[in-house]
Amino acid sequence: MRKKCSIEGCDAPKGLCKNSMSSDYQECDEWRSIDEDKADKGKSSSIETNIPWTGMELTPEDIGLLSHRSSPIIIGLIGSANAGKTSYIGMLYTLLFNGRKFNNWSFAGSYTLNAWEAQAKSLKINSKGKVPFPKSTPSHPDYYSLYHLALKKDKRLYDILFADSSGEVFTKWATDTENSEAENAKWIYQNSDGFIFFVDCEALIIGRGGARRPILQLAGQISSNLGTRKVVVVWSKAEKINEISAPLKKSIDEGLQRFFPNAPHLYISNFSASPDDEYCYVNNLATSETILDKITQSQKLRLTPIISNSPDFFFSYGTSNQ
Ligand SMILES: Nc1nc2c(ncn2[C@@H]2O[C@H](COP(=O)(O)OP(=O)(O)OP(=O)(O)O)[C@@H](O)[C@H]2O)c(=O)[nH]1
Ligand SMILES: [Mg+2]
Repeated sequence: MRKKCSIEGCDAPKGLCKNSMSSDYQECDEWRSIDEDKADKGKSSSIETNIPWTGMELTPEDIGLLSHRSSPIIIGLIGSANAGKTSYIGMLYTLLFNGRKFNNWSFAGSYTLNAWEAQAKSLKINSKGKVPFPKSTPSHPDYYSLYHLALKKDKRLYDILFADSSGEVFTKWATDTENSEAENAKWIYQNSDGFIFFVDCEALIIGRGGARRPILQLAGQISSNLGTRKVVVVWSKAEKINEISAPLKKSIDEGLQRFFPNAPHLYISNFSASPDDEYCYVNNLATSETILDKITQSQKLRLTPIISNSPDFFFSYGTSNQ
């Protein structure tokens, strides 16, 4: 499912096939050869190592890898195109890899180390002296990027999946949740246990009032069938937050307050002004920790005693829908 054509300048599967200049990329010989190559690699690695994963992003079909030990917690990263979702993945891993820690959660492994590593690498200064940043996440409706972390808290092991996706797809989904070009957004919305909702400070500075509507439309759609699921709002690129016009900031705050009344707001950035920059070094970790705490606390609360007439104690406990 996750692959990209190897011809330079070809956008398949996200866009047109460069050979045929059409969307029929599956008919292209180059594309077929990637498929065959992938199948061959899969065969030889399974014979040699017997490991059923590659270290790259997982897709929904791979979730069986994890569900043998627990049902994973899925966190949906939601935001418009360019909001900084994939960079967040890169920064989270960079911080953990460099020895920064969550307060109450400890790292216990990952099935997708190569994928985390690739995004973290895109935040490092390259040989041209620039930070390349991640490529825009493909907007193909079949494209899934689930980043796995196994984390321990209070001696319990949790499998966590961060579901990244293209902001372009989520924007389509926000205007029509049944849009067939937004199947992955629909899946993420239906299956996530909680959401990190990105508000792009830079988009508000550049787009001014015009950037307000897409943010609130997306927030409105996320809130529509949220149920008891949790949301944390992050203001990304927050090193620029003071450049947002005050009335615009206030009106976004009020709009988000209406849709997500109990959501904490955090300010994050991938640029550090100092070695202890709070937006970068503290709040990026705090974002994940806050949503994880909220999800796991509410899961605990769900196991509540229900009044039953049954004399059998076993039937006195159940999972309520509260
Ligand atoms: N000023 C500033 N710019 C940032 C920061 N983080 C990321 N960017 C810029 O934002 C761009 C988009 O970041 P991505 O992480 O790719 O955004 P995304 O939400 O994954 O975008 P899509 O995949 O298209 O949905 C990057 O290419 C950077 O130029 C930040 O902390 N501050
Ligand atoms: Mg992205």
